[in-house]
Amino acid sequence: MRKIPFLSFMFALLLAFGQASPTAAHGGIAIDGSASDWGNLGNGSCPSAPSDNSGQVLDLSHTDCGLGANAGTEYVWTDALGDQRTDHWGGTGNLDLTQLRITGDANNLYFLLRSSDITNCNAQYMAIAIDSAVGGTTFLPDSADTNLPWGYERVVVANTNKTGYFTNDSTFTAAGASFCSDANNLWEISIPRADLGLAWPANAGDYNFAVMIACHNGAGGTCNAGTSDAMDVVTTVAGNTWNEVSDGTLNHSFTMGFSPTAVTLSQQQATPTTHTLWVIATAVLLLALATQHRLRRG
Ligand SMILES: [Ca+2]
Ligand SMILES: [Ca+2]
Ligand SMILES: [Ca+2]
Ligand SMILES: [Ca+2]
Repeated sequence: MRKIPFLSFMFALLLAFGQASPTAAHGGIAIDGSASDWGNLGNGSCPSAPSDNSGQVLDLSHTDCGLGANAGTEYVWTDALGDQRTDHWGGTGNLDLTQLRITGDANNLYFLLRSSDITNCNAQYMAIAIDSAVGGTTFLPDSADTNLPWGYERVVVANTNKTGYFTNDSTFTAAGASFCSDANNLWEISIPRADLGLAWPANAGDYNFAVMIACHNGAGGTCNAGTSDAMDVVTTVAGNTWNEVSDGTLNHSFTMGFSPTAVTLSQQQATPTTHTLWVIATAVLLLALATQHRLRRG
């Protein structure tokens, strides 16, 4: 008798955390260094870029965003200006992430990363870690000296030396495409969804994402920069990026999922992750069953 309300509470808790706003993604992204194929922020009813260190989902309700041929969803993150570490490239804007956008279609995920000023496309080492299953590796590849709060199954990497992905056994595979435009101060990256090993469909919130810009060492890897090689990251921690990564861990992540036909993006979410919640729920369920068993025996 006591078990039912307790379990109901747990399911309600799971539903509450699992809620997101699934929507369809837009297609038609060309990896050409031009952002004209991404949402038209600030046009008519299309919202302006979100405030510093926050994210927003553009969807079909934003009719003036021009979300491409397949009309759907785009995730937009605004990163604070001038918060990059200056160990490499000094105070130039090369390693100062200012905007991240993510969208997809049935075949690819697409990423747009803007820096405040790109004077040299050899400067940036872009890394996007994706957590798609229990387990995985917590340290970012290429000796980036940066830990994550969860284990990744893939890390998408792009620089002038290589574009592709790492698996959690530190194996790199060339895949997809990237394009840096110093004139437009941005990188565009595409990676086949199949290479990322992501289930399709999956609920919004099923996958954790974390994003880092490091200095590119010119040979495909990262420049050393002490405790962490991250020069700028997607995080809500205020002030210089050092405030987030001085402990060697990029703690901030956000979540997404995928509908049967396209990417679905959830709003920015703080931890705990879906994985963590399932572990908690399973533990509580086992405890409840054990308690019931003891009561029956008593
Ligand atoms: Ca483009
Ligand atoms: Ca920044
Ligand atoms: Ca994992
Ligand atoms: Ca940290």
